[in-house]
Amino acid sequence: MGTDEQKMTRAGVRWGSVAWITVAALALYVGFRTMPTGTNLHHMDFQVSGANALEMCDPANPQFIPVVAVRSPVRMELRPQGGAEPSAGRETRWVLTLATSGGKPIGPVDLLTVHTRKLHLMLVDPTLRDYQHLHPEPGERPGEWVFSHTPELGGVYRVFADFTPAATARGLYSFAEYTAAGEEGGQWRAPALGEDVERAGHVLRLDSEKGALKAGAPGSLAFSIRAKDGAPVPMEPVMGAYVHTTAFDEARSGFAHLHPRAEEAGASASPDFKRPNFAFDVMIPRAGRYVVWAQFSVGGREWFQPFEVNVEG
Ligand SMILES: [Cu+2]
Repeated sequence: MGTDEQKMTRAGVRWGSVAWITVAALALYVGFRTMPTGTNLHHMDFQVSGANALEMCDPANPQFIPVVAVRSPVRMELRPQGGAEPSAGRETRWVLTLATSGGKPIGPVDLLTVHTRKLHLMLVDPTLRDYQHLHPEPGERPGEWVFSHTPELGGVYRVFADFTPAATARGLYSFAEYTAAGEEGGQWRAPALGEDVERAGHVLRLDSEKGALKAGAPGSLAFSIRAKDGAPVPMEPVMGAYVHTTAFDEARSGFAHLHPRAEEAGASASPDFKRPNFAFDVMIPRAGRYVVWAQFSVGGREWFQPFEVNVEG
């Protein structure tokens, strides 16, 4: 072998090593980038231009969130699986896609776990009579989430999403709609404030602690439950709280999600199981009729109970 050839071979080996190191480094880089260690989305991905941007909710001062009126920095779309035609009383499997306005998919790593879940859906029919709270699971493709929903009634269901991007650590909302075939809910009234609601051996009640609720003024609601035979009520937390309440206005322009005062402050204290009572701070900016749905768990079963709340002008 001549010296020139040897030189060339050595150079070839050197260049080969460099190439291998580069490839290995690249592979490591790509590997780390695609590992589920963190979000690739940034604060900027969730910015909305214009005056109509969503004001983030202040947890110390719970308010109604006008999800429909404001522009969300997130695009949310619904697609029935297998081209199913949703109808009342029938389960439909849905693929929900979440993406930034720039088209970047929003998956599990991009969201923080809040109230034990990454993505909360609140689905409600036009009459506010069928309310369901669901938690989609990550789907096949990035940004896809799947869930099943059985609408009890017909009509245009509004699907509100509640989630918190890791990039901003602030609650964000979006909504979509779909039509379920079948008869609509029609006129109805939920039990009023201060009215005893008997259900499965229990008495449920929602009271206003400081008289009638007034638009734009801080108020407080109290939810109580007791067993008719006086036995302790075996409540368990649901999504990290003993009671969740969600208030909808008649136009379904948005919702207010409230949690009991003590739990909001971070206390995980159990209620008095003999007569559980939970106080909620509430501030609703506009007068009108609202339906407040209480969600809680008794003896391993989840209960949903609506109440009628009128906010005075
Ligand atoms: Cu939830």
